[in-house]
Amino acid sequence: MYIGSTSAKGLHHLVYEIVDNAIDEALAGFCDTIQVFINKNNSVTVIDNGRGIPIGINKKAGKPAVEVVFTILHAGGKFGGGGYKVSGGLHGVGASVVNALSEWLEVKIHIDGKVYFQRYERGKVMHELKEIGTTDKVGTEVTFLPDNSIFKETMDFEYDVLRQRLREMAFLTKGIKIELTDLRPEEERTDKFCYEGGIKEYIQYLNRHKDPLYEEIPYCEGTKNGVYVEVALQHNSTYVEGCYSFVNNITTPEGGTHLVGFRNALTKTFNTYARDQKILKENDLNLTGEDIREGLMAIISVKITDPQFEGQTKQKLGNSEARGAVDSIVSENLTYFLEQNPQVAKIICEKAILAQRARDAARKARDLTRKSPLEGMSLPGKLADCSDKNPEHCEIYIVEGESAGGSAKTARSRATQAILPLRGKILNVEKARLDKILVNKEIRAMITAFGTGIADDFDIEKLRYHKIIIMTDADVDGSHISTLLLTFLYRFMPDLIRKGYVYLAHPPLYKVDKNKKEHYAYTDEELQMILEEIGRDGNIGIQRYKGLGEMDATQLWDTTMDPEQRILLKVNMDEEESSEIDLIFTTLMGDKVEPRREFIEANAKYAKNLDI
Ligand code: TSJ
Repeated sequence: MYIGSTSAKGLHHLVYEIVDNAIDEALAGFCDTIQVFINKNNSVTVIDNGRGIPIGINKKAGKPAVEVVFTILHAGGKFGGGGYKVSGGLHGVGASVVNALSEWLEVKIHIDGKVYFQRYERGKVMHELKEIGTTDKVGTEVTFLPDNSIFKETMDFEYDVLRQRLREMAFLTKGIKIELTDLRPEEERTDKFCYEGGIKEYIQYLNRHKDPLYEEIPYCEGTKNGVYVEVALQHNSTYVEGCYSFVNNITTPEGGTHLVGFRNALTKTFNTYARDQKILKENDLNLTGEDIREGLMAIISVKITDPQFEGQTKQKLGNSEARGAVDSIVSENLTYFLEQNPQVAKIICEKAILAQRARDAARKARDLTRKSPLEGMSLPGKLADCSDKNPEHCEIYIVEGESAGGSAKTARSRATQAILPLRGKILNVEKARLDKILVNKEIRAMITAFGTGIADDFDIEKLRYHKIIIMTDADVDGSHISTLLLTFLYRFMPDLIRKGYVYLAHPPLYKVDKNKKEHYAYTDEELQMILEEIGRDGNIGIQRYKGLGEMDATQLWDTTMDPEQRILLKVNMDEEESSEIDLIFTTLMGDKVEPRREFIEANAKYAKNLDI
């Protein structure tokens, strides 16, 4: 309950909780380095060079402040005063929770030349705070081993997961040094993050595999109504908006008042500028926010003492003072920036005007798909629809190629399974605007079959199937088509993925025949297991499937479509990592070859089949 979950995500959150406390010390101005170690026994150590958690007796509790921090819920940062306590948004309940969820936790405080030490087990104090030596350092050191009776799913910290988040924390707290070291492998691994430019460097990092439209990065910071605001932005040549907002270093995927303030300021400032400069003529319509945000990468980071989170998942900022603070700080600084950098201002306005025209064209194209099939518009001719009309029962298979589509139509269970064959490769939506996308035949067929409409018209209530299953060959081309389809869904119908309606079919790689019995293997390991089981001797036939077309209808049904036997992979997305997902799609689908090769090499186990 306190940490969000007891899965891998919750496990990693323990580390962020502890690091958050050290970041607070840095924000208060007393610490500049944080080290994180993953130890051999899977415990984690976090060390900072701050003032040290106070060891004096807390009057109310009658024990050392440090003991209060680790044993009383919500005590973090509320003592001592003077500290600028900003962490503790969604999960920021602090050190006592980590302590309670740890088999043991040890804290060492270096202060006034002495080292103080205390150990806890499952949250309970083992002994009084004691002096154990002398030191010439200052700071706090915390080591904990998560409780394996709570984190039953996994106790293994993933280096890459911690690295990703710690890098983000470093971007969001400019100037701080964060080091991560993995002491588990033979050869230890380490990464150091320090960004003097803060979120300005974050923007460069996020745009590093894209083509920025200009060099300068509009950046501003300031404090208003008790809200500290920091914003950086830069446009790239894509058509995708990437605005990432944070409150107290915690990502807010659902946005909130800070994002609203930013968008207002952006739209207002650019329209005012474009009018003043006569880039927009008298009879021209205003640019919309969407036009200006086409291809925009932006970070909106606010720090606020008492953040209120709203919405179903409590990830949306509610504080109304944040709206005004961001709006006025961004308006003022951006107006100045545009005056100082007229070439940049011109580039952005021109891009926005192109977006405005494309939007108009897209609206016209969309009118052609607008009527929902339920209202009588005809379904695509290639679609073999199912007879059941209850979306909850219905599935649609999007199948690569006419021939596999044919087998699937024969094999399917007519009542609940619809088949939509697609011909060849579909349009790469990373490289096109909505108006081009909407005239693409394959894409239109999908939109009409789904029934949902697209973009502004998208309405999930109208979805005709609660399972959208992508079925492609288990080869290079097949993977490419899956990626193109997923990119399209991710960019234009993300709610389908969010709601868990999108799946990948998982056809077998091998068929093994022995004594007239057929066995199917979905992985190489499984093939070996089957061969172990049935014996490698005798008359064995092994067929490696190169495509769905090599299976007849019965085989396709048995292995890939029968709800009782098939394997479906559900597609999901972690909203907290959306900047990373964006990067994956750009890297895989964009124009630059070099980063793509690196990415594929780095992720070979997932991407070995990708041909792009
Ligand atoms: F989470 C935690 F408690 F375990 C923890 C706290 C973990 C780590 C790695 C560092 C810290 C931490 C806390 N580092 N620095 C501080 N600072 C204070 O707690 C502190 C020190 C002095 C004063 C003061 O007003 O004099 C106030 C505070 C909050």
